Amino acid sequence: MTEYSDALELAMNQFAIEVPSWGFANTGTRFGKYLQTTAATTLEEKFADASQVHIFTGKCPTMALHVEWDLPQGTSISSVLELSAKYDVGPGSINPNLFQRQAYKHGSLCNERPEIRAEALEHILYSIDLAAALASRDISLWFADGSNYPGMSNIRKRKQWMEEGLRQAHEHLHPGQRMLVEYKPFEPAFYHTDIADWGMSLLHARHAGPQAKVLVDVGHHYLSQNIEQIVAWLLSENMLGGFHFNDRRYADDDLTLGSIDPYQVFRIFAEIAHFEWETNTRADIAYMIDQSHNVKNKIEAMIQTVTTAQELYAKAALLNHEALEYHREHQEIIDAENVYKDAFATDVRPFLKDWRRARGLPEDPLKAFRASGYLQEVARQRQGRQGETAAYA
Ligand SMILES: [Mn+2]
Repeated sequence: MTEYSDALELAMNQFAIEVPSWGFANTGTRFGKYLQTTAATTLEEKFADASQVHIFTGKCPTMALHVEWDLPQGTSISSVLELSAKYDVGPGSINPNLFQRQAYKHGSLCNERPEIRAEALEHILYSIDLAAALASRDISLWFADGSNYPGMSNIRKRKQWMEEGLRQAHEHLHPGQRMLVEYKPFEPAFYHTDIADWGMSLLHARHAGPQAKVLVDVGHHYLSQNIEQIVAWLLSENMLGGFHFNDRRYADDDLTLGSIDPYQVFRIFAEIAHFEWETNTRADIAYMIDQSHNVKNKIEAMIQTVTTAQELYAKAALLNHEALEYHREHQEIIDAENVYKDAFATDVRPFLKDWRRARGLPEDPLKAFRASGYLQEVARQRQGRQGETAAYA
């Protein structure tokens, strides 16, 4: 381990990533679902599966919860806390559901009908209280609001309604809580989305209040968008609240992180690493996974995602920031670029093996998980179950 820097070791010790409850459940495409015998169908099964990811990687201490699917009205908070304690996985970000009810066909907070807007706000306030009861810091807001055809919506009015709703939600936040505002350019609406990009999220968050920040889902951009520039701007404005990690080839594909473009993820981590080096602070960012594993085994895909994230984060931690600054100041373009390329090309897997071993973790989390027999066991237990949850944001 001696050839590696203390910065790398420190970075890996600090880097934790949150898994989503919906990543363990049956999900599908807009055409249908392929059910997996081992998919989790109850909250307990989701906690159990998430705990496997944490046991083998050591760095996934929390699970994001979706209110409609995991914590419907009437859920006993103490039962959720008991599951959390039993499986040693904390409740993570709380995700209100503002898209599944029939009432939301034409939007939630941006709906033309005031009673639907009120219903949506009510659900957000309920979710905020739920988060407080579970000691969860972040309420993660994604809106499917938008329209499908030109002329059907007053975009300015809808903006105003969103602004008012978010402000009222912010007023309800408990001390220390954060409201993360996610954006997405299209889908499910195909003409306009009410919060379509990071700038709209930023404006809404600013108007809502100091506890509101922007959530960057890396799959929620147009192709070729420079995502690391968005990250740099949000860091500069102290408005980067967190990430939803996934990868894509075409649209919001929710593929596993780094499966298509690992250099994209590296460049995001590089912006953060350089910001932290420059400011000598640690950016307060919630790193979360938002993926849908339709054809891979869900727990294995999650472990693969976490180890990939760790590798890319470690590569970014290897950046020679002094050299980068020097080459930038002297306008040595190739040398500056090569600082990135050198870090990205470094094989960090031997370091990560050592780092895991030193913490009593398996050197190869996926291999160790496969050898544990957990999947075979749950396949027996969950055989013939038909319960399932639906969409994802
Ligand atoms: Mn998302």
